[in-house]
Amino acid sequence: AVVGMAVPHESARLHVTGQALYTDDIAARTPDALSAWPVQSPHAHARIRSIGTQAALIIPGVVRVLTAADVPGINDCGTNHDEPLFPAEAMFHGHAVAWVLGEDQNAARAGAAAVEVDYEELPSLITVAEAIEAGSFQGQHRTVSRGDADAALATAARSFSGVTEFSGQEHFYLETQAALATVDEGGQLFIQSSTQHPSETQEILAHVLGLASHDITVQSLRMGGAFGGKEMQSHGFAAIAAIGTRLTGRPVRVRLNRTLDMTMTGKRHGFHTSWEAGFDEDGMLLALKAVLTSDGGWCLDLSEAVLARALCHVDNNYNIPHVHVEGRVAKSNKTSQTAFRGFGGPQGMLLIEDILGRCAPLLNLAPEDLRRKNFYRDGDTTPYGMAVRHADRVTTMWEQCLENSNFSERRREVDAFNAAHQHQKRGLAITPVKFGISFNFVALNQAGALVHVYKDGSVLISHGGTEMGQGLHTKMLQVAATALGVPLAAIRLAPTRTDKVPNTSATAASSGSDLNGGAVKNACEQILARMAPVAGGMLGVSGHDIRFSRGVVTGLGVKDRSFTFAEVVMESYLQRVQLWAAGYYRTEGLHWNPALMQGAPFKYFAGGASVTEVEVDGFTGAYTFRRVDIVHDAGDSLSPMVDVGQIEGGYVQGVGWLTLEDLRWDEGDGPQRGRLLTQSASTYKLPSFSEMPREFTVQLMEHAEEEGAVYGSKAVGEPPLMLAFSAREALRDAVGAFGPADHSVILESPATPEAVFWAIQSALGQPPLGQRTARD
Ligand code: MTE
Ligand code: LUZ
Ligand code: MOS
Repeated sequence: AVVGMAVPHESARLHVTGQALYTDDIAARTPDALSAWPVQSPHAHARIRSIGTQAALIIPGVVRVLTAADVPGINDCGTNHDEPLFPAEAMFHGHAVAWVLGEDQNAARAGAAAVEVDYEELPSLITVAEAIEAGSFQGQHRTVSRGDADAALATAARSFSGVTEFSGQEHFYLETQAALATVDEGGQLFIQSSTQHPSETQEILAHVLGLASHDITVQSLRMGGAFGGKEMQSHGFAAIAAIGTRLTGRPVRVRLNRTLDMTMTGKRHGFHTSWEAGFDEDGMLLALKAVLTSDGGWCLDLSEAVLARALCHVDNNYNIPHVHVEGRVAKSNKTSQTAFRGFGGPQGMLLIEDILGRCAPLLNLAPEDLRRKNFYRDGDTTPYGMAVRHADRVTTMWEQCLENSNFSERRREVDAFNAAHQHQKRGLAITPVKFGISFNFVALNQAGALVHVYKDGSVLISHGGTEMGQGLHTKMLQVAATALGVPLAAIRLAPTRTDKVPNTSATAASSGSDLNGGAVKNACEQILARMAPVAGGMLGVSGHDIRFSRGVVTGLGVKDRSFTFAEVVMESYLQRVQLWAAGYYRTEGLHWNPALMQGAPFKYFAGGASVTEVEVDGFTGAYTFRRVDIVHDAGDSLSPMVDVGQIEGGYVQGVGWLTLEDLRWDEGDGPQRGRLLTQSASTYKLPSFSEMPREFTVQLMEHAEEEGAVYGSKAVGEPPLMLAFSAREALRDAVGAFGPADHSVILESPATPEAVFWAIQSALGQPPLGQRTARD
């Protein structure tokens, strides 16, 4: 079958030759297009008394200044009615309070600099600690609870408590936010946007413009990366382009440069957590009690759903009998934090992995033994009440990963190296991943597709999912080829558009191929069901005995004759058989009570195991990743090369979050308070070639068919990011080796070389040297 074949990404050639078009490439080819530039607030929080546009309008090339007065419909670009497109109060440093349209970007930019805004500064909350202190929260507080955590903690043989804080992450998709709006003679708007969520862009633009959804078509051709950062955050930029086009009649393009993007758009949520964990004498987890506070930034965006997923992943792969975990979203004067690969799952799991990593030495257990003995077993239930099916899968992958990595022998080598070296230490760790697949908002688990078979036998497919580099389109081509029994070359894929498939969900929650694959397959099966009787007539057998495979149509028991797919298509046309179909899919078996946080929100769990070895330099805290071994469950992979790419990329992106990427805001009381200090690649360190593991092996789990998902496959987009916990735990292991045996190592997140240096100092039992940084 074509599914399961290791084919290259459908756009790989275009990507590497520079021919692939992104939204702003199309904009650059659009004659007469105006460019937009924002007027950004220089304050973290300020009321806007007035906006003076005169000085801007006299600048050559400036066409118009957009303010709240120009919004024809509702001045809001979110889904919670807390996200004014043109705010009356600037809510964070860099917030766009007006936009300037110019003949080109330079004119618009000069115009934006000339707009005179009169601000009345207001007090601001920058850190999550400040927000907690001020009682500044937004959205619903949620709790996942099972058993009696207080009682279990009171009687536990060993209990520990702590505070774990960790920071967010900049998406740093290579293509920044971009949109292009045009309008036709009938007033129909056509928006091309770099978005994961064309349908929601369409709906929000309808509100902002005071139009109906059918007045607006949104296309997402491809994205140069999104990672959750274009699930919601793209809408406002599309809205600016759309308003500009409605007012001027000219195409309008919005394209952020890197600094605009970093200062204006939301990031992964950082969290503050406080926790208590109880164990029995053998290290079996008895209870976990915790409060998770995410830093939501200035408005809700997806923060409630992200928090819910965090709360449903504090268990990772561990059975915890008594649980009481509360979650709340802080409101602060920062960008509105949003979806980012894992969608809160990584944050929830970081908490339990941090707890286990800290407690293992105190329980006199090797971390891998503490982790392993607490794994879920078949028949166990998660704290939110969902049965853990196939619990043995993670265990199998864990054991496979120990074997592939030669773990026990390398443990001895690492110990020998550490005994022989005073100032360099190595660390080795293995961690598991279990990640729930499905949107945790049940209604979103549906998708549509449109499949056309033309008279010549060629096939055009459209589906509701968007392509962000993850290979969804490649997989959909493979699914259609398999379902129709034709070669890959017979299928072409049309750009994702809201006028082809309506009411789509975001391509998110890793469910793009499950949902859209189900819909594409359904459409193809409808078409074949109509063609089969025609072929049956041609071959003299019943339609039930017709087989479509590799472009050839055969009849069961008919040896001497067959037809090509195209021949049967033409005959079907002549017999007036409909050769196109709309496909639909919805995930069955989900139920979820969001208020009680109980139910079965996921169709299944994806997961894996990873081993990382690091070497740390004691003088500087600098480290290298020596070797990584991964075993991951992608079910019966639809596209193994694509999936291995997702696993490698996810791991490295996770390592970035946990080690190098260090978002900093100005937390002082000076005039720059609230300004993002890390607003370009020169100050925000991303993983690059030098951080790549020297050795890197990825194995897909064998015999991994997932019943009920498309062709036995599993979602793969987000879960591998969380394989990076083994990198963090390996750093903890190496730091521990600098100090006395069996002491607990507290590691900041991100574990930057600086943070590792200070952790080593504390392992050495010395008072910290010199002046510590503001962050400490
Ligand atoms: N891979 C690439 N190359 N670029 C991306 O933007 N986004 C990730 C993941 N892998 C992303 C990626 C995120 S956050 C999700 S939810 C999934 O892809 C979405 O696509 P899927 O549902 O088709 O897996
Ligand atoms: N839930 C989820 C969501 O699990 N993942 C998502 O990406 C998402 N997006 C919107 C709403 N709920
Ligand atoms: Mo991915 S964070 O669900 O877009």
